[in-house]
Amino acid sequence: MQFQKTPGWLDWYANPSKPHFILPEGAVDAHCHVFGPGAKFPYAPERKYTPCDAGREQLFALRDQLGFARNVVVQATCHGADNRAMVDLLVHAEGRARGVATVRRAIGDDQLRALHAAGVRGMRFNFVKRLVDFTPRDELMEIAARVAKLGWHVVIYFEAVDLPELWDFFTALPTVVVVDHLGRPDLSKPVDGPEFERFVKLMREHGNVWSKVTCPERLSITGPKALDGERNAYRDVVPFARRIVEEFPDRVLWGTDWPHPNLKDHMPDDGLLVDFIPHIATTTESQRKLLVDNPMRLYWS
Ligand code: 0GY
Repeated sequence: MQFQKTPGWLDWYANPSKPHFILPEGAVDAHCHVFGPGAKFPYAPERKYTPCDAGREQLFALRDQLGFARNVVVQATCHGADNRAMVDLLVHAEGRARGVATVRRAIGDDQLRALHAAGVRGMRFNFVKRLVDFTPRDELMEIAARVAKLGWHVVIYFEAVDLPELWDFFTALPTVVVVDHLGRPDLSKPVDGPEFERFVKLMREHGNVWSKVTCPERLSITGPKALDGERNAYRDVVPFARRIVEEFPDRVLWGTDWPHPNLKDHMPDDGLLVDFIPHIATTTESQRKLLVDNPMRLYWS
């Protein structure tokens, strides 16, 4: 099948620079996606965007170029609940990838077990309105209870402004809960203002809540321009991400978000994104936890 990508869609960065930051041995890129290729793994009819293809070989090449050992591949909404492209990657990754699936109520126990055998260890609930249609909460809770039995966690994606309304649902989830992209703070608001404090409170009061300190390129207002000639893009995101890494060093994950869906202004150089890491995890110990110990505990133990 032929797919026309969404007008204005930015292709991923073909020649990422070699990061200056040397990743610790065994580092995990714990948030990335695979798109198609659409001719082999068609995009879902209910999708809200059509990406450019970004296949498994290209993700493996990026992994090696940046110096990662492993990937966690998160099912993107453009594939709906058809997890085949992600599973195909997992079975070709020689044990070096795990997956987070999208699962609907109708899925059978045998299909859940097959996903687990392929390397899936979590499922994702998406509450970002431009990406998905509404699913009733009782349906989501029913699915969460089923995957909890497999030892999976639930990844949640939402925007900060929606957290009050979603709080009761999130805090009732019976699994580890991993929040995408710092709960998408609005960076025009202060790091110690009520909105980000609410997110910190969620993590402080609920020891099962983790956060991905990811997507500075998506959150930043100042953007990729280095402020003082160093490889220090996205500086305005640093206080937010660093606050979470420092207060919750054992419950944070990092990932590239390659191939960076739905960016409108610029496509990040993934090498530059890796160089963001030492600004938010400033000690060897916190870097090891963020990049190795935490993802290995959640996905490979
Ligand atoms: C991300 C962010 C986005 C998209 C998706 O599944 C998706 O389509 O997650 C976004 O558009 O903000 O994590 O990749």
